[in-house]
Amino acid sequence: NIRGFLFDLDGVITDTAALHAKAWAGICQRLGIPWTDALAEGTKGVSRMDSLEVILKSVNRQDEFTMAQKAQMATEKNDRYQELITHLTASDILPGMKDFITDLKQHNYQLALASASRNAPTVLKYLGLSDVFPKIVDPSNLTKGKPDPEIYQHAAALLNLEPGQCIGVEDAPAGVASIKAAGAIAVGIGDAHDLAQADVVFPGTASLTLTALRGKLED
Ligand code: B16
Ligand code: MG
Repeated sequence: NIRGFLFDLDGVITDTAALHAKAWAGICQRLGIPWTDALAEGTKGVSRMDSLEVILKSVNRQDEFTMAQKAQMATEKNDRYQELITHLTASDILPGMKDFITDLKQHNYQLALASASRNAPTVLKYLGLSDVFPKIVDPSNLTKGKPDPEIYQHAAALLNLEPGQCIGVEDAPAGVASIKAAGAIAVGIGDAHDLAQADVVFPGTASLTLTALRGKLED
């Protein structure tokens, strides 16, 4: 008996990945590190400091900087990112997601956000979705990022539900793994091959409706 839905933010509700990438690319340029598609993929759903490690490791320069220097780079990236998100509006909600969320509320499902981003509350504010998501996991309270189940366990707990009573929606393999490890049903958005661990996969947000989801889960 499903009572709640747990949502990832980046890649599910809005495409902030492009803005994270833009902000990191600026740091990379200054360091002389090429920003590649592989880095864009490798930093998806990964925390800010872990993303920096992924970037530095890609050119084997992770030992070149002190912790203070790394913290400074992360701050600079975040300052740039925070500037970029101020331009987000409701028109940046991914196709169909506003209707899907409205439909879930009408059917009395509870909603929570399970994003690795510390900027998630601000992003929701610009998208006009703050009222829909009063329950947001605070990633600073987590010890391990996705694929660890912790974030989805916290999200279910915010709703006073067991993970088994919830459906998680994710676009990244690490996120799907986190949902499954927590014991919730995983809905993947994207490539069925990349998201093979998910219980059901939709190719994009536009095709994700409650009716379509119920149909696929019954199959
Ligand atoms: P911040 P998600 C993740 O969001 C992003 O995919 C990832 O690229 C970013 O590094 C991470 O949030 C942390 O974001 O620097 O704003 O705290 O997919 O978990 O919604
Ligand atoms: Mg995501």
